[in-house]
Amino acid sequence: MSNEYLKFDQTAEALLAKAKRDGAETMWDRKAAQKTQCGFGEAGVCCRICAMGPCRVSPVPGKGAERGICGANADTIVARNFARMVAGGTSAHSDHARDIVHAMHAAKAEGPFKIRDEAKLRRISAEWGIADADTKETYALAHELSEMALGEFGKPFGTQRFLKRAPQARQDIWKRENIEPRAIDMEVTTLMHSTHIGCASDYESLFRRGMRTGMSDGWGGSMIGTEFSDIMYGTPSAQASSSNLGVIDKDQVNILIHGHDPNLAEMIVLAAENPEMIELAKAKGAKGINIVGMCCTGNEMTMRHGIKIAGNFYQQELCIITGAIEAAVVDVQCIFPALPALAKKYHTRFISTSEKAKISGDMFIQFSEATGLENANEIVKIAVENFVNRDASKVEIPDLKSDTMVGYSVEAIIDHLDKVVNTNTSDPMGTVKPLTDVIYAGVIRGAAGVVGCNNPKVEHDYAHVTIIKELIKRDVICVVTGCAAQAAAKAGLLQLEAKELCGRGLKEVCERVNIPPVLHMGSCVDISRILHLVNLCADVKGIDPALLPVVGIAPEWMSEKAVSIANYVVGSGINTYLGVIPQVLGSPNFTKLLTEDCQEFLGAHFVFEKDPLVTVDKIMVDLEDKRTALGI
Ligand code: NFS
Ligand code: SF4
Repeated sequence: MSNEYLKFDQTAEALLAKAKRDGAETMWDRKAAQKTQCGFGEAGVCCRICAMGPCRVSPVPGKGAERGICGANADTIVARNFARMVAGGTSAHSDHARDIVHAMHAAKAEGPFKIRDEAKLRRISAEWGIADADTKETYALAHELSEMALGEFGKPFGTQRFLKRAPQARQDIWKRENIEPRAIDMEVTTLMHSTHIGCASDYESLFRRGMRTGMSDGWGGSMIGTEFSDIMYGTPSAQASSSNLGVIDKDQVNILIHGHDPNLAEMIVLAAENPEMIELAKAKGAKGINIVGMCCTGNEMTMRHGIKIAGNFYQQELCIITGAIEAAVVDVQCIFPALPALAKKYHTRFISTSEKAKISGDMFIQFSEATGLENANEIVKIAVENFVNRDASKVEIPDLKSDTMVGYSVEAIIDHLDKVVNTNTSDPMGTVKPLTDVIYAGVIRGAAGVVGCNNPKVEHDYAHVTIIKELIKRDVICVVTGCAAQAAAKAGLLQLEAKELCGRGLKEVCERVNIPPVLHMGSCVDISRILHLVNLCADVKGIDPALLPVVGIAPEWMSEKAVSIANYVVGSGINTYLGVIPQVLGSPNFTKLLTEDCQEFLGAHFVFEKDPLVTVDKIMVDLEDKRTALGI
């Protein structure tokens, strides 16, 4: 098999050949069936917002229709489509967060949903201005805080509470540009309204409204999702794990957890630890129960429990093709609707669990806060009992896995810094000053957040890994989340030994602080951790984060969530590099707004660059320019 997109992924070739032998269809068969993708769609100039359409206007001026039936031109159509991607992404992240808050609202001391990081509960309650946050009874406080958080989704007045975490200079820009996000649901709804037929046609106005919606994701939904998950399930700390399809164990019952929301996965892990369940597995001839994670559920669970990472987005099919998965259990987001049919080619049970992502074709078990552990017990039991149906002749597990360190929450990073530098801070959170100091001193040239998905338009994992390797070589520390983090883990970049791939300065920092040069900060909602970290660094110097030598990169993105993220990262003053070109090129005006003009009013812009090595060159110029401007 020669697929130019798969040269880099060592698990793909054998498993895709196996899929062919097994008569199983994969995304590559479906991609081929799509033939050449539509040029109008690719340029963003196809509109089907109303039933007078679909209308498509020409991306080339003077060639073909310049306006849709209602008169919308390429600028309007592109801007509307882009804005709707932001709305989709923001709603996904934020609705996930809402489920976490609901679970916290239902938390009680006897569990299974309970408060595991009480200190963080009290710290965030104080941050949000709850009186007596340090003395109130734990669950009364959790209840009060979760009701406040639910208000962040629908409150009629006011802006997102976490915005206050940013330095004043950045908050002033948000106020001046009118992009301080109000209630999250309000931002999504009003953006959908603005993009309705016959509403906004001004592309810059559409961009700004999209930006404010994206901001309600980063500083609202995602940040709430991260912080409240930590309160309930524990704030991650550094620990060892391993990653790639080789973590699937042929001697155990393998349960794949895939999706995003830790509520379900936490209960599955609890249920699989139950001695009765382990006994049952042994009675069925297995050595035990092995939980492996995929996509952001995998990230959530590895960050807090060291659960092994089976792989990233593109490997979801390969995982099932190994023939060794007893149950693929999913919640929401990034789950191929193709999975149930694929599972049927093997003995794998496919179980979807959320009415928001009911995937037809096999089993559906509705998960809820009220019945969480019972649901999980039922699911684990189905998996265990399915072990006897496994066909040994169909099992082929790649012998590939990498050791990896995970769990670098902001708190964990501060903890590592504290061990080497005595900062004597009175801040209950601690301080990131030593990190800012090494950046200012030039020992580290800057920092990069490498995030996002896989996309079959580019070679799987290649851009993630290439960019990270080249950056650490140039003394740029990397923080990673999402499927990018899993690409880095598989390539061995999240180990302490990866310091050998670094420039001298970064290597020395890794040695002294005892960290890898690439830090796994979690799932995609945990990009809010990155935001928090950057803003804490800026705060140390009392400057706008836009002045820091810091960049965001999504080398292989594909989802609407990624568009929302790119918006709030730019809105937060961080230049954002996209390795897959968004569907906007049909409007040169809108493209220029993203890649140049927004710099003027936001202090940051988007960069579109497909070539990973050119991306790195551009990033280095960007970081050094920032250093020069700061006089460091
Ligand atoms: Ni992020 Fe997570 Fe992966 Fe992309 Fe999907 S899993 S929320 S969207 S594909 S990084
Ligand atoms: Fe066509 Fe305008 Fe309707 Fe879009 S909103 S489909 S451009 S008529």
